[in-house]
Amino acid sequence: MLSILRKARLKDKEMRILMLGLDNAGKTTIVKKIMHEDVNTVSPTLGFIIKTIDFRGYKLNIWDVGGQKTIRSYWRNYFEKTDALIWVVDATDRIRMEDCRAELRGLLLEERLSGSSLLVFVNKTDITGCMSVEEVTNGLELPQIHTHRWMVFPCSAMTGKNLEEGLDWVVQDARDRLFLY
Ligand code: G3D
Ligand code: MG
Repeated sequence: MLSILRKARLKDKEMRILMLGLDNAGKTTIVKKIMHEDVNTVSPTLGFIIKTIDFRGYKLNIWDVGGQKTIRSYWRNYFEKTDALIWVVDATDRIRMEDCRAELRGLLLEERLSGSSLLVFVNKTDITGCMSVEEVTNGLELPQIHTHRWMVFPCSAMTGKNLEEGLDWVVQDARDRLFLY
């Protein structure tokens, strides 16, 4: 049933994208940059923000959900009919890498997220000394994920590096899936 709904929406050229990750990873800043808004005025997200952007002929409904530990248990309220999950990682936050891995692993077990593509944004790569894509790939144990199609991109919400490339992958992957089933 879910997959039928997904297909119907994809044919309408509409996609639902969930933007998740630990707090302070840069989710809200990424959304602002994509929307060409001022990235110097972000404040922590309490609850969620939905932004709709037109991208490559698709209407992307991006759900930016707060990531503080106390509200992570509410994430599950947003899973319905999700086409893609964008998992944002703060490349400077080595200390919380294990926390980050465990939260992602837990999400991927959610039945309602099965069938969604997973894009990992390794954010804040404009900061020198940050983790490399390889470090984050290993830290999150991405190669062990076989339940979701995944891709990882280094990016920067500040400079905008690779944000469009990442969205391109999400849209293309969802489109491929439409023709697969
Ligand atoms: P969140 O929505 O995931 O919780 P925010 O994260 O978008 O609120 O960003 C948290 C902090 O990280 C913000 O700084 C923001 O400016 C910074 N940040 C986000 N993305 C980048 C990036 O790509 N590069 C750099 N250098 N900083 C980034 P403050 O100081 O407001 O807490
Ligand atoms: Mg936020």
